[in-house]
Amino acid sequence: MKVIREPGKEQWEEILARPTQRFEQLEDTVREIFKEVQQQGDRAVLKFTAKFDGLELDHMKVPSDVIESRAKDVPDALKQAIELAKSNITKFHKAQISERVSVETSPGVRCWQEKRPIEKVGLYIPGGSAPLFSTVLMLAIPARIAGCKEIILCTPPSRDGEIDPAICYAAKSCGIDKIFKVGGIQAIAAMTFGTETIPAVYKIFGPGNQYVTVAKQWATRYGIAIDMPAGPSELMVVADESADAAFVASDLLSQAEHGPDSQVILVATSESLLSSVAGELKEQLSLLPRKDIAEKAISNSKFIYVTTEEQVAELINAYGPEHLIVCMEAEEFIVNRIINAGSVFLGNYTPESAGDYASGTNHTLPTNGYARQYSGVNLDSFTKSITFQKITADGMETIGSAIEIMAEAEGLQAHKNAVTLRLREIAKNNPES
Ligand code: HSO
Ligand code: ZN
Repeated sequence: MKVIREPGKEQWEEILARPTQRFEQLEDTVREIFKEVQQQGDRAVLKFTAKFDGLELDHMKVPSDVIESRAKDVPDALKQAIELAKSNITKFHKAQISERVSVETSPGVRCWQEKRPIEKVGLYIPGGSAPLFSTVLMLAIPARIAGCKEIILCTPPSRDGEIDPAICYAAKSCGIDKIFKVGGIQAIAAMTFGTETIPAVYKIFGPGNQYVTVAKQWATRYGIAIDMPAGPSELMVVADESADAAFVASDLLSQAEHGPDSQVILVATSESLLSSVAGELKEQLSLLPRKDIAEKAISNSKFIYVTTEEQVAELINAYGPEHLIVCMEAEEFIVNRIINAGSVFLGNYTPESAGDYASGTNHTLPTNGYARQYSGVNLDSFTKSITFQKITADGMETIGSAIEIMAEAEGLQAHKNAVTLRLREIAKNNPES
């Protein structure tokens, strides 16, 4: 890891820069696969599964009895843990249900806004070195609460052509029964166009590797919405003397073990904390089963020493971390100044792992600085807001002439007429007014 002491502001951009992701070379592959899936449906999807996953499948839909029997293989302790996580995630996302907003903007003019579910959503759950069944909970639970009618799940099969039992358990527990054994670009293309087996959806959610990331962005060309553009996972920890060095190191490593490209940054106002964290990091790293992965991420990590809390707050907002842990006496000062962050964890006893699994917040969050303009997945990610209005004759009389004048000024006579005809009719019915 690199230690940087009291960097001048002119250095910040360089210090906080994420490695640039170059996707152009993947676009040709994505374009080709999308084209074939659009034209040939299942046949193309199965062909790409054979090519990229080395599996000759004859069908993709996982039958419900298979989901059920695989789910049974999950040990009881894990089932109970999943149920606890599910209960907390459900509570937090149910609490996000909002009342309809209704206002009488002028007498006789009532406007209101109501949420409606996105009818068809696709959840992508990556396979790879660690199938993250926790992501099933993070996506399926809010989708169900929002009332999405069709929820499908695509995930790449493991080498034996099966789906991870815990993914089956989590999906089943959340009432998801449409699981398809398909991953990568072909899965995103299938959910974009629909195939004989896989239904097309309106919005695609979920993390993935660089191929999936480019494919999700490609899907937007066809009018499909996506949760957010993704990049490698990140954690910034800001800490002072009050932070526990062993805890801080464990948090940095928890993020680092996700992948060699994970981003890990420690900002500290204490030199002694920095050196204790460095020591702890070494010790804990050597014991990790995924130490090779974590070591690579840690070797790109940055330790930054600054002297003031103002600088800490500014560094947070300049970086816009996906995850932010604050272990500082001046917690409130920092919290009040946070503008750019995906999800924030406060105090020594709030590890990022809590939000990754079981506290209730969502772990699908904006990376790569997108915390500046994107929210993490939440209940509203699965809904749309529709506005309604109802205007009475009195209301039309109140705002009608303003509409006429504005329409006239924009040169839109038909717009004006739509009001004039009504005003005339109202005047005819109330000759005395
Ligand atoms: N930290 C990951 C989510 C995750 N961690 C799943 C463990 N399992 C991205 O927020
Ligand atoms: Zn994680």
